[in-house]
Amino acid sequence: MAFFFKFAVASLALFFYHGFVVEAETVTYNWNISWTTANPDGMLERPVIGINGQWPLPVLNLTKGDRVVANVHNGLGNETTSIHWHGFFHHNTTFMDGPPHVVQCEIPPGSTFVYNFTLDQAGLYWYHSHSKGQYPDGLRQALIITDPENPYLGQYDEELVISLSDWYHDQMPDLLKGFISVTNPTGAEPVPKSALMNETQNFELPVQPGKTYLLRIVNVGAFASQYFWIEGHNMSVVEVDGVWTKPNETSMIYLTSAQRYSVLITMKNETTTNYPMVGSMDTDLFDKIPADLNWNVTGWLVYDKQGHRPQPHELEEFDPLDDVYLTPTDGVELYEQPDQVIVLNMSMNNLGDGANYAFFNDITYVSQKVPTLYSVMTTGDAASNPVIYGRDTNSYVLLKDQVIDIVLNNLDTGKHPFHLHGHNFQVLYRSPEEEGFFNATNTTSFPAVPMRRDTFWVKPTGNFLIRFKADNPGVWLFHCHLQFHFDAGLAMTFVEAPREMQQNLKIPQNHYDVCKASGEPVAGNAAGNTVDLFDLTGENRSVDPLPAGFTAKGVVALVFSCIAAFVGCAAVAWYGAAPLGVAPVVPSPQ
Ligand SMILES: *[C@@H]1O[C@H](CO)[C@@H](O)[C@H](O)[C@H]1NC(C)=O
Ligand SMILES: *[C@@H]1O[C@H](CO)[C@@H](O)[C@H](O)[C@H]1NC(C)=O
Ligand SMILES: *[C@@H]1O[C@H](CO)[C@@H](O)[C@H](O)[C@H]1NC(C)=O
Ligand SMILES: *[C@@H]1O[C@H](CO)[C@@H](O)[C@H](O)[C@H]1NC(C)=O
Ligand SMILES: *[C@@H]1O[C@H](CO)[C@@H](O)[C@H](O)[C@H]1NC(C)=O
Ligand SMILES: *[C@@H]1O[C@H](CO)[C@@H](O)[C@H](O)[C@H]1NC(C)=O
Ligand SMILES: *[C@@H]1O[C@H](CO)[C@@H](O)[C@H](O)[C@H]1NC(C)=O
Ligand SMILES: *[C@@H]1O[C@H](CO)[C@@H](O)[C@H](O)[C@H]1NC(C)=O
Ligand SMILES: *[C@@H]1O[C@H](CO)[C@@H](O)[C@H](O)[C@H]1NC(C)=O
Ligand SMILES: *[C@@H]1O[C@H](CO)[C@@H](O)[C@H](O)[C@H]1NC(C)=O
Ligand SMILES: *[C@@H]1O[C@H](CO)[C@@H](O)[C@H](O)[C@H]1NC(C)=O
Ligand SMILES: *[C@@H]1O[C@H](CO)[C@@H](O)[C@H](O)[C@H]1NC(C)=O
Ligand SMILES: [Cu+2]
Repeated sequence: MAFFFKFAVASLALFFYHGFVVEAETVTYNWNISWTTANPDGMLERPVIGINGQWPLPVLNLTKGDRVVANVHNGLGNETTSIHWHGFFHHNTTFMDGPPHVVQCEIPPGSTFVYNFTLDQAGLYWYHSHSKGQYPDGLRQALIITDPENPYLGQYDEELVISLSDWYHDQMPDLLKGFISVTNPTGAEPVPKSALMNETQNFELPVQPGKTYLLRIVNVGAFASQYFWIEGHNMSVVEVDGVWTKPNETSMIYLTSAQRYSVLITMKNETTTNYPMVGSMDTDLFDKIPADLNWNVTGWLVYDKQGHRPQPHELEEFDPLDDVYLTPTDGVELYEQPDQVIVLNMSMNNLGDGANYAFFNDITYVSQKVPTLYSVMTTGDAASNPVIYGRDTNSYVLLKDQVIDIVLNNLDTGKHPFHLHGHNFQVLYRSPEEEGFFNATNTTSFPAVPMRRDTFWVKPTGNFLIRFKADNPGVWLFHCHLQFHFDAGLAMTFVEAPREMQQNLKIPQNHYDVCKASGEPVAGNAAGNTVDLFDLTGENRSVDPLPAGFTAKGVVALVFSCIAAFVGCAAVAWYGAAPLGVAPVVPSPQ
């Protein structure tokens, strides 16, 4: 491929896998992140973020053991950027994980950031921007890490990868402005304009009769989950989020934003017709469905290029797989009893500016002046006190090798996919809808070999319980992967093994150079105080709560009645009615 360079450098290391010697390569990418244009749904040519002038972005195909060196140049001119390697462990290299203000500084226009790390895992992953809600403007693509120990090797003929996603015509900075706004007090998310399959709407997959394919599917969308099915063909699920599983046959899978599945599909022997392959956005997520919205994207398995392309059947004729029952092939058993149980009550509500935000335990995430990792590295013993990272990073300090339970109670009536950086977690329990709070006394047993993944969704007003081992020193976000909710503050921070980080991490000079270019401080507590680490004066904080006497419902009613009266008066009425003179200028939450 002409748009990136791959150098096979003299083998750096030899890895032994069950007696096979595998040579590890250094794979170097030179990327210029810059604007280009595309019209993937055939309805609107719009600016998109490409790499070296190309969009869709390249699918990366790496091998376990490889070293990746990605020289990421920000050629956007008018936005900062960053790359997150979704699902990667980054052992001893948490500073390569990507989220700005967490483990690095924003890459400002004109700067080049070097991501440099080795791959000690395999499976289907993806890479995307972690700056603001940027990736839905195009900076997202699948990434495969080939496994020398692939348990399904020999059981298929060819590997294929496709993405699913939602697509907007407006750009994310504008969508976010409208979403987190007094004119949107209920927090209704922007509804996509269309759905895409492999970044297009006319996707055709030529197949050969009798062959078996390993089809790898990732949802790279901003917001909408998708039902996926191939008519006339069952799928045997063999991988979730980078974890090989025992085969489980199904006619349909359900992928939230950021989730991945790999499936084995065997082709028919006759080539008399072609078969629809459908992605259908979960309309439960949309507050209202615009009359002109086609929430499906249909592609075809093409046995016969000249042949008929039939229309798909109804969604209700298929039944999605319940991922909770999958079993990893590696047999990793349920971790022992937890050392810490972290209960997160998530809710969505209005703050004093009348806009809608999202909360874990009443805290809406706000990023800080000093990236959290740099605070860890420069505060000595104080690093084990979560206070220094700033109230609104919602930081929890974990000790090395602790077993951690996260209980997530969804007080909201929507579905939310949660992603933990730097780990995959065991899934112990997901409640049905409307169960309310998790009740430990009710749950008698957990799976002996639980499914593990890195992104898992909670049902409306339900709960889930997940467990992971704090065996990976680093600063790791846990957040809702719906970009609108992430930007509305639905995130918190794990500061995992701060002492070990201080002892073992070697952050490259290049990262500090980028901070210098972006003007971000790199030492001290969240507020950049290097003298008194417990003086957080100047830390970034969320908007104040609603003034006393105002309930969120009251604000909503006020704004709604005003919108009903005549469009456009909402903001005026709110500020006019606010008794405490709420400042109309609100700091950005991310
Ligand atoms: C990156 O791409 C932009 C837009 O095409 C171009 O203006 C710029 O010169 C490129 N920068 C580098 C370092 O290649
Ligand atoms: C940056 O420039 C691109 C390309 O001209 C444009 O589409 C985009 O809206 C700009 N972004 C911002 C935040 O102004
Ligand atoms: C990380 O670094 C520590 C200290 O050098 C070392 O003991 C450990 O094996 C490393 N972990 C991995 C996964 O390489
Ligand atoms: C990548 O990291 C390795 C290990 O720290 C180092 O030896 C190498 O020089 C780095 N490569 C680049 C291009 O920075
Ligand atoms: C990725 O590379 C491996 C060889 O390293 C190859 O077998 C496989 O087909 C490739 N996958 C894709 C989707 O190109
Ligand atoms: C999907 O698109 C990517 C990027 O354009 C491409 O590399 C890949 O081969 C496509 N998948 C299939 C099955 O054609
Ligand atoms: C798919 O699996 C279901 C349930 O096992 C079965 O009834 C159906 O016949 C299978 N369909 C195909 C096309 O194999
Ligand atoms: C296709 O033909 C082969 C060889 O005759 C047979 O083993 C296989 O079961 C057939 N596949 C299907 C889906 O009928
Ligand atoms: C989307 O596809 C489903 C399943 O075929 C169908 O029930 C629904 O009517 C389709 N929606 C639109 C807008 O075409
Ligand atoms: C397959 O999934 C079903 C539920 O969807 C579950 O009952 C069954 O135990 C699973 N089988 C395996 C082998 O994981
Ligand atoms: C727990 O069990 C009690 C009694 O069986 C039941 O009333 C309650 O709804 C259950 N709560 C949960 C959270 O499952
Ligand atoms: C949890 O369920 C038990 C019954 O299984 C019940 O006695 C207890 O009150 C419940 N606790 C809460 C907090 O709902
Ligand atoms: Cu969410």
